[in-house]
Amino acid sequence: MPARVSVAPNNLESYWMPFTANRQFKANPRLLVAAEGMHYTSAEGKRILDGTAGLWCVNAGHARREIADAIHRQALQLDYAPAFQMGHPLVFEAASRLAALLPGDLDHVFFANSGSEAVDTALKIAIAYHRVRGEGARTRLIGRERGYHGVGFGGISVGGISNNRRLFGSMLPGVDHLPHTYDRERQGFSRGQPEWGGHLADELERIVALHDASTIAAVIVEPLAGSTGVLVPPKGYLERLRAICDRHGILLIFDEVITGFGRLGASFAVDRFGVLPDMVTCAKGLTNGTVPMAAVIARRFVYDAFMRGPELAVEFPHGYTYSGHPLAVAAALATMDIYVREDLFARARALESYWEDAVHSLKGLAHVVDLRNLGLVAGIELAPIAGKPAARGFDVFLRCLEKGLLVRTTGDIVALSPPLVITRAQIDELFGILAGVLKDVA
Ligand code: PXG
Repeated sequence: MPARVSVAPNNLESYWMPFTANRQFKANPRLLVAAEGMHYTSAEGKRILDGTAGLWCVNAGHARREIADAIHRQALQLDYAPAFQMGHPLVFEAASRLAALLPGDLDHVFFANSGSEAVDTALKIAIAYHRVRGEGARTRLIGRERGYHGVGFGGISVGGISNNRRLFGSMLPGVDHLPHTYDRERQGFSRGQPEWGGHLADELERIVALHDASTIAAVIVEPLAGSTGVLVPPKGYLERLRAICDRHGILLIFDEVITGFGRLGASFAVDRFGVLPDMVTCAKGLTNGTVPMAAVIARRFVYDAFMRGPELAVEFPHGYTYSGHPLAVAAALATMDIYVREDLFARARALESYWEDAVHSLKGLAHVVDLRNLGLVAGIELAPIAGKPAARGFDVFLRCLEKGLLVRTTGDIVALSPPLVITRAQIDELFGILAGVLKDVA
């Protein structure tokens, strides 16, 4: 266990916290000061089991020495290299290694620094792809209700969580949304993929009929919707989306910021479901959460479409100062080494049925209205307190923390996504604490 670290924050006011109730937090701060393996340590010295892999990102567990050493070595060797018109060897290696984790011809990698940037990059690639091929009218982007694609203007436009959109004006024009895939009556307490709902993909045909395929650039979905409270794709749904996109020349983008790197018991959801999109976005687990980094992986024909015109011309005028940052790349390579060496994706798959049984052991407890799971992810939906949405969820979050367990709540849904190194005993501990809290909570 790491030594207790004492901190004495003397001004909580200056920091404007992201996606946080700032006044509530500052009146009663929750500070983490150390992490190792499956655990955080709080400022009070309490050991906290990490039920969320940080924010769905620390898939190999905390404080992995190989990753820390690689970052340290890289900072001394080459701290920064210009990302435009210059390169450094490791970024090419990282792209090849990442491409090798994906099937088919998903083999060209564009680096960004956050999931939000990866999403905006993919949307820009999609629109530009059609334009450079002479189909410049294909500008429309199709997202999905309850989807989360980060917080850039592109991401919130195709996203479908109204709370993340309503303050921000008109966003991108020319966006439409598929319906979300959740129906509690028909899917409640499904283990793994629900049987009902594959036909909801056919709504894309309705959208195509309305706008005409010649105006549509791309469809973007999370293969499993994470942030909205864990919505598992119904059987056949993703396959049908793929078929409809094929039929109409529409690019299909899977946002795998959460589902990438073993979360669903396969390298990517692409593998888990056997459906090949035209682009994949990823972030989080790419560096085990250590250094911000994200990527768009595009199929070869998408990349090739841009490789035209004068050789001196920049083919895709887009990129970030920190695209392929040496420290991030070093972290990504060390992280991918761990995933392979420890076979963590297969480990997650092997634990899945134990995890699933643990999730569904909560059935029958007070307030539990649905339980959902796939890979090492779970969604536990609680009935809201009448007139006070999210109050019960927040209460559960605080009580779990008090008992030494970090969970994530979105409204009244508890989301779980532990590091893939979790043991069976720790799964028992996690659900033991959660069940105890659900029995106590009003
Ligand atoms: N796409 C998806 C599918 C995501 O889940 C992003 C894009 C944006 O990534 P960045 O790196 O810009 O945050 C995400 C991020 C939660 C939670 O608890 C989920 C995310 C981030 C923070 C919290 O649901 N997902």
